[in-house]
Amino acid sequence: MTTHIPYLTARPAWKALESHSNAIRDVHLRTLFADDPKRGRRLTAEAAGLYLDYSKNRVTDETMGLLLELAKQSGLQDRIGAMFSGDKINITENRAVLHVALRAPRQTAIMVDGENVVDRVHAVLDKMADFSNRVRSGEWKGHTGRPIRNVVNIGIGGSDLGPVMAYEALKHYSDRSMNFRFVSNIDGTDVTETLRDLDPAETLFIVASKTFTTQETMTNAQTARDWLIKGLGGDNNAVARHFVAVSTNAAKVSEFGIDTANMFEFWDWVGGRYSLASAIGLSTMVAIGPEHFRGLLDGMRQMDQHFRTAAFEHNLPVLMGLLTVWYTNFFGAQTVAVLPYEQYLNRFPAYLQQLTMESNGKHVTLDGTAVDYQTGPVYWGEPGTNGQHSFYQLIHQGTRLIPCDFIAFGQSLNPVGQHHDILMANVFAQAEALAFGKTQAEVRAEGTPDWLVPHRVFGGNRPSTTILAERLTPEALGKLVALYEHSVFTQGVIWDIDSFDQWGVELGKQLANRILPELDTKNESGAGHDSSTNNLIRRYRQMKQTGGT
Ligand code: G6Q
Repeated sequence: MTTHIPYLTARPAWKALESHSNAIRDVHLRTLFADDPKRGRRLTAEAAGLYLDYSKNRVTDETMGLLLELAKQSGLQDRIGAMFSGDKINITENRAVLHVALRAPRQTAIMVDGENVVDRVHAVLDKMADFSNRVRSGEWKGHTGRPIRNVVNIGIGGSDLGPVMAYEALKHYSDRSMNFRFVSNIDGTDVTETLRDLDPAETLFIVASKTFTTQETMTNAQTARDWLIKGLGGDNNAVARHFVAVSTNAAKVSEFGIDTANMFEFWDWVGGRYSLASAIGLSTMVAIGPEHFRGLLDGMRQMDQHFRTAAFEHNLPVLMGLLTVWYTNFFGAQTVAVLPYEQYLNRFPAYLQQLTMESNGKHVTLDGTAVDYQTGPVYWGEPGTNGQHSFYQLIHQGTRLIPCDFIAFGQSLNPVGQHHDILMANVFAQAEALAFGKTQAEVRAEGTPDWLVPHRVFGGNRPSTTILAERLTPEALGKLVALYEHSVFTQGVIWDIDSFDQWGVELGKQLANRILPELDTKNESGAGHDSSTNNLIRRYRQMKQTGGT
């Protein structure tokens, strides 16, 4: 049963938001706070141990009411239900979208094509746990009988960014007697620098690739394999003890020479950028151990449950998704800055870039109509306080509106001296400065000469959301990841786009495959491109020859 949902700009709530946005555009956050002394406690929501303060956004109760109405008129509740029940909502690839099944409890049933996928999920999780324990305890031996001390994940995109981000985020919980490294880029420097000081006898490679055909990953895996065999005296049998695979493609895994007994399976209903909770998380599990990995899944599950069941007005991912729609479509905002005040989250913005931009960087609706409204904004960011000494200037005094997400924790995992209080003072101060700014009168009152006053004025009225959690545990990370996943989903439903395909990455891959043989100087130089591309290829061929390659 599908109810007809009008085109976005024809939905009554959209039209109401248009006129409302004109009315609110010039209202300052100073006024909103002055008019409602309880605003800072009222416009907040809390779930699963995450506290969301959205009071410093340019919204009133009316705005929130209309945005929530827009969510309803966009059929969000039905679409959430469709995702959780395994409907094939990734329509351009005819696939279910079931990352939520990866963290479903053992006893649950989620059916895809007549099969309960939760059973399979737990079978793989158990196999991963067994393997991780064997590697961590030293029971799993390398070819020469030595235990594994280095784990290298080879993957790219969704098969890399989640694992790197989670490893960095959860380093505090990891086995410090082992090294964890990640190779992704096709640039030979990546694999070379990663392997240069490692001993092959103690190194395990996890080749993480859903398709097991990705050019970068397969090339890097081949190079790693050559390095290993060479380092272990030329014995091909060494591969079995030093390579495992994470993939959906058993045939390609065994073609590469990896025993499928050492393959950890996942499924086509897990999108790359949503795959951290699947076997793609194997490197994370080896690093932090199965118990902590289950903590990560548990955190995700709590947020899944909240997203699925909480009323929209208290629903964290829904609120965050709607705020992004608000600024993107009614304030012309082009970006969202994600600013974690937690050093361990240093790769979180990079991870979110893929999650958000590959999901919602779309130009047509589900039925193929070109949109005439903006979709996914650019996400970017750096951990605090570093950004304060660089790009924050533009956020405070530049000409663009940049909504910010601040993420911070009540307790530090490394409580040294006054560091954590100073860190937290800064995150609170930034949100306050952005919202309230500093008026001309305030600048003058400080004795600033007239000519300097305009330079020192902060207009304020710059929106931000603050997310607070108690402590960066595996569970808390899981909640944060699922919070953003579902915020992205909410945005995609409003914009009526397929958040789960990524056709935009295909054209470049095809053209690279066409150009590759043309770079080989033994072949005729291709001349079938535009004059710029032809010329660049010609120059490169000349450079190669002068370099003697
Ligand atoms: C993510 C994308 C993409 C994918 C990589 C790696 O959603 O699908 O980033 O993860 O292209 O693909 P493989 O895992 O198949 O190597």
